[in-house]
Formats: sequence, C-alpha cells, structure tokens
Amino acid sequence: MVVPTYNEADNLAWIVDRLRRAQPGVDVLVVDDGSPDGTGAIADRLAAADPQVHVLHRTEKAGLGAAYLAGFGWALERGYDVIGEMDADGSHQPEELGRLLEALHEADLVIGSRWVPGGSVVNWPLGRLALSRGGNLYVRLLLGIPVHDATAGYRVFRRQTLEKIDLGGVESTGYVFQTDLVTRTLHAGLTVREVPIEFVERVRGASKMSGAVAAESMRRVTHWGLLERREQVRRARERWLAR
Ligand SMILES: Nc1nc2c(ncn2[C@@H]2O[C@H](COP(=O)(O)OP(=O)(O)OP(=O)(O)O)[C@@H](O)[C@H]2O)c(=O)[nH]1
Ligand SMILES: [Mg+2]
Repeated sequence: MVVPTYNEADNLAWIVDRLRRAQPGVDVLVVDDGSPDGTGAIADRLAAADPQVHVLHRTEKAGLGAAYLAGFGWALERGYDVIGEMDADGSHQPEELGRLLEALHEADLVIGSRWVPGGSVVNWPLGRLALSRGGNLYVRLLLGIPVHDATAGYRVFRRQTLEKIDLGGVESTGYVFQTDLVTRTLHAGLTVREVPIEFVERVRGASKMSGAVAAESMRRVTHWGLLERREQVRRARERWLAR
C-alpha cells in the first residue's frame, strides 16, 4: 500500500499501525514530500522498527499524483503483484482493505467507494458532500464512465493494470489523478469494481484540498470531456461517410 503524506505527523504512526494489524501480509510504502512537520522522520522510525514498512523521501510538495507515480514506480520495480493507494489521515479504514483485496480477484482495479449502495461518509459538512457528489456527477456526464466515485483514493490495482495504462503519460498532479487513472483503466478495456466503504473525515491535521486542486480537476475533466465528444463526432462522421 502506497501512503502519500504531507504534514501527517499526528496521523502516520496511528494509521500504519492499524494497517499492519489489519493486514499483516501487506507492506507499506510511505511517500513523504519533505513535510515540514517531521512526518518523514516518523516514517523513518517506523521503517527502522518494521521491515515491512518503507519510506520514499521526496524533496518538495509536488502533489498527490506525483507522489503516487513515484510510489508505483518503486513498487513495480520491486515486483509487487498488487499495488494500492490509501490516505494517511484515517479517512480510509485499514480494516476495510480485506474487502477491496477480495474484490480484486474479479477485477483489474478496485475502488473503495463512498457513492455506491452501502458506502457512506462520516462527518462531512454539506459543502464538502456537494463538492464530491457534484464533481463525480460532472465526471460521469462529461467522460461517460460508469463509475460512482471516480475521485476516491482508496484503491487496489493489479500490477498488470498499472503496466498497461501508460503511467509515463500521466500529467495530473492533484486529486484529478484518481479520475485520470480510472479513465485510463477503462479505456484499456480493463474491469473496475467499486466496493462500498465508510469514509471517515480526518480528525487530526489539516486538509490539503485547495482551490488550485479543484481548479485542476475541473480544467482537466472538461478537456478530456471535449476530446471524448470530438472523438464521438469523428466516429459518427466516419460511419456516415462509409454508408
Ligand atoms: N506526498 C504527498 N502527499 C500528499 C500531497 N497532498 C496530499 N497528500 C496526502 O494525500 C492524502 C490525502 O490528502 P488530504 O489532505 O487528506 O485530502 P482530502 O482527503 O481530500 O482532504 P480532507 O477531507 O480534508 O482530509 C493524505 O495522506 C495527504 O497527506 C502532496 O502534495 N504530496
Ligand atoms: Mg483526507
């Protein structure tokens, strides 16, 4: 499981400990972007005490997408068959990981989803709920993908999925990275399954969600949506000319 961190000093040991207990067979890779609050040193301490915990230190805050790409590269190089994503702030409960891994037997990517029956969110203010639901609706309408929680960051991939979706071509840096990856997976003809999870709003530490992150999502999804429409028009025209 790749766990990206930026200023998660109050959460990291707690979440890594829960993950190691819930899934003793799973290795953890913390990808820290030089957090000024000392998260990197905490990660080093955890790694020194447990051979199944690893750390990748990066020098500057470069966004969630860049951190995951670095983490995936690390895991692919070392031959892991299953590679996953999880937040460090407790929103994704390690105790639910077993159900995601179980579902991966019949899928190429499994998403822990808030917006399928049985999924839920604990302690979100109305504004945040509206942003997530609205964002997902926008994604579904523009990209036409049958996914209910395309922005979710609790996931497990088969190694082959990551090898097939051209990670080198991913430019998304913020949370839109998640939408980017699920779209690439579907376009590659692979199977995506959503498993309901209970998403718990962080109790400690500050959110890294920002206007810039939301704006990148809006810009990229709109761009992809327009490309998709243009492609539809092109196909319709070809069919018409071939008559
Ligand atoms: N390495 C790295 N990690 C990041 C970066 N931005 C966010 N993260 C981590 O990614 C995970 C998700 O970020 P959050 O701030 O919890 O984002 P969020 O869940 O949308 O916001 P909240 O609902 O307020 O928690 C957390 O573990 C963060 O520490 C980044 O630029 N670099
Ligand atoms: Mg969070």
